Amino acid sequence: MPGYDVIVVGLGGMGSAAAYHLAARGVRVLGLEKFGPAHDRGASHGGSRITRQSYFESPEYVPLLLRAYELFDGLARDSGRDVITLTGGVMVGRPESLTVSGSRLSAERWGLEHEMLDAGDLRRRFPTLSPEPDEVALFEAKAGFVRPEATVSAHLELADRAGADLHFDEPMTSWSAAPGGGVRVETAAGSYEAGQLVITPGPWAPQLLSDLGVPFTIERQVQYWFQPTGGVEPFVPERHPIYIWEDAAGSQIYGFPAIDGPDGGAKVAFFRRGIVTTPETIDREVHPDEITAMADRTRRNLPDLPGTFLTAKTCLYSNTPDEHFVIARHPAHEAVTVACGFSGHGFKFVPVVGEILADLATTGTTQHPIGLFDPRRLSGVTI
Ligand code: PYC
Repeated sequence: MPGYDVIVVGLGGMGSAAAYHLAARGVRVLGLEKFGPAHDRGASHGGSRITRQSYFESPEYVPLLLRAYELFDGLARDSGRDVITLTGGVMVGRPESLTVSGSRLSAERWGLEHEMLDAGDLRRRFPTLSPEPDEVALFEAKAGFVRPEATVSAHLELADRAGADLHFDEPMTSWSAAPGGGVRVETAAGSYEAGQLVITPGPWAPQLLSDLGVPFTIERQVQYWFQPTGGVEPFVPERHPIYIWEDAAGSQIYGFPAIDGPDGGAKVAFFRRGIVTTPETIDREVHPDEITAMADRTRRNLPDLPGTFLTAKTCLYSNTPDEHFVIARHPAHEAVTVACGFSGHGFKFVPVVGEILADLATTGTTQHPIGLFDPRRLSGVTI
């Protein structure tokens, strides 16, 4: 039985990055994944995820984003893969909406380059977009998209190259504290010991991390691709930005340029409007009434986008009650580090979360600001 320094359970976005950062530091790593590499059963698939820096969720995320951008550039260089593309992005809504006011707060607090556009400016700059007269936008040139499958594959390849043992189709069946310290992890194929365990469970958090006491909600989300009326030309990345658009009722949609060629259409989705589910019981079929609802809402803001429906894919959000992440040493287990509850906005942080997990597993601490992500805020424990 080989001895490892760290076992990483779950090799999706966060776990693959952790395995890479650990292995790159010379740590003996075992990675265990329930499915195959870069699979589509969790939250790291669908071809694109938004990245942006003027973060409406809280200015506290900005330093992590700045580091994530650096690490994405390094990952692209080291792997030779296309993992990040900056297209520019607009956060649209009424001035007082969270999407606009929160983005502006982060931009101003951190001195991030941005422009405020009124409805007329927005229409002139991006003719694909059709705002209401009282809507405004924060434009950020450094927004764009990252590629989830390519990012996971790149981290796995680099982790493998750095010496990590990566086992696929091998779910953890249990773990326990090992007699001499550290942890013992059981799978159907074997029993492994290590000094530290990192658990990055994605939507399996309620099963694997029930002892955290965090009330996770697993939500079915749908990503839709439409072929625009008149073709993709007005929607190519040079002409059409990524966007998050909040309407007067507070409902957000988000979308991307046409990044998959002339027949690939452009992707759009509701941000949080999901059905509560589990990874085992999720309905993977997308129903006609859902497609109609997405097309109708998209047409209000991007009249030419929902020309023809092409396809749709489901994925899973793991939401915390306050929609902030959970990243910490496990409060009850010295030898365990956890990262979960990414609440539908985590993928852009993947490389920096990998770095943080490597810090926590090897030293128990990190220089990165992660106070916001302490699980005890959600489990009734006074911090
Ligand atoms: O990750 O920034 C994000 C995002 C916005 C809407 C959905 N995901």
